[in-house]
Amino acid sequence: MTDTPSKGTATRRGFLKAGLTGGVALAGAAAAGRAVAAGDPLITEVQDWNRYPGDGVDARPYGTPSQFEAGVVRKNVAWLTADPISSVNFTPLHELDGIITPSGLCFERHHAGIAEIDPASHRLMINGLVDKPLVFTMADLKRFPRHNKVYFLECAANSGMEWRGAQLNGCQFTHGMIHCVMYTGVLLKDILAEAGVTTAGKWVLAEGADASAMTRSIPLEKALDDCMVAFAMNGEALRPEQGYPLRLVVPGWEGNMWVKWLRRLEVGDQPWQQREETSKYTDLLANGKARRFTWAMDVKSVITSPSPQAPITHGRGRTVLSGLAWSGNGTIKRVDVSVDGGRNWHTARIDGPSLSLALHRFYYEFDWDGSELFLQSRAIDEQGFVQPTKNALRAARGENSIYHNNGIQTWHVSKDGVVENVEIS
Ligand SMILES: Nc1nc2c(c(=O)[nH]1)N[C@H]1C(S)=C(S)[C@@H](COP(=O)(O)O)O[C@H]1N2
Ligand SMILES: [Mo]
Repeated sequence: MTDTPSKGTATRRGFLKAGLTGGVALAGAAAAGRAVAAGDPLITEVQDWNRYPGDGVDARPYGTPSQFEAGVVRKNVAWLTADPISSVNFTPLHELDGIITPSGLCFERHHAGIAEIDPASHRLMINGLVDKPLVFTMADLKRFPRHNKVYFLECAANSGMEWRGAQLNGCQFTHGMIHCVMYTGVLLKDILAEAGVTTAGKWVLAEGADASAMTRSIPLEKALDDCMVAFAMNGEALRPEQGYPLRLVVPGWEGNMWVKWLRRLEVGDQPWQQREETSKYTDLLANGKARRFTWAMDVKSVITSPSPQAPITHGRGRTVLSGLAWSGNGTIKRVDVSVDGGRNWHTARIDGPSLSLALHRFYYEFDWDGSELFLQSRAIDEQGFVQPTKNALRAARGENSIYHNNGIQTWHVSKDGVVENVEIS
């Protein structure tokens, strides 16, 4: 198991496509169950947990995972985290399944730490180009019609360290700036209607109540389409890390716009050109120009297992490959998987609900013959956008970018099942 990512200066490990060999026999009959091992004490002897009563219902008023899952936690990357107050940690994607991220494992990105706000003292103000400036308490907001929606949130900098070559060794670190939860809240258009946006109003500035006072300009069209002001995630109040008691939900768009600890919405007639939409969250191209206001997150996928932190430990035979796919354009139509570095592609099986702007879970079951593999996944969304190779991305955007890297990830599986982040050319 590789738990600590290393900082590589260039490509972590490069492979030539010409050097690849095939690796799997499909449609195998290899059994996953074990033959009965005579005398296994875990079968023949009564264990403690089978003999003595356990904790009663008064012992765990708020449940936490089993002590044996203590390693399933958010982690940061030391060299990226000079100051934890303005930093990031990562969702342990390699340990998760399904499409919902448990609240306590959602990656965190703060610019000035976690604001601790008493909901009784929290206010949301609407001002600017409106007929009637308003201030809402949390109780006021809960009197609007509520909506429940499952959405992914991806930081635009997710996979940003991989632009110049394979670097971080684990999908937690290469792809873990994403989470997907069910939000409960009210539609932004409903509360804006109460204030009455004037005809000159074209943009909304969202402002956070934390010490960074995060601000982003959002076009009114998006604000009136599907944006939400959410107070709950996964059925309970938002976690402080995720903006308790109130956060903006901007479905399919870069995480930076999802202002946490939301305290103010100003309606204006043009974008405000805030730091986070000028100096940050823009993509400097090779010709010196920058792409700006690149809001929607592009179609993307990653194999979460096997992956560097989730090597193959069961030897050859039946193997379950699993991963996640998502797109800021809607649902995922298809995911292709390759075990030979993109020479041959197989259609993966998408399982679980296929919700617009949510994570999709895919599987590909195969018999591993014990030879080395180059695992890749490629997602295609409902609008027909196809996830590009990293080289195609570099050809289009140069290598100055940090944000919006949706290139195809390659994992190298060695004969002993060890998995490593690589690039093939
Ligand atoms: N108020 C406030 N909102 C914020 C931020 C912040 O620092 N302060 N960080 C932004 C960034 S860059 C991202 S990627 C997401 C992260 O959301 P999360 O912490 O729930 O994962 O929140 C956004 N909203
Ligand atoms: Mo972000």
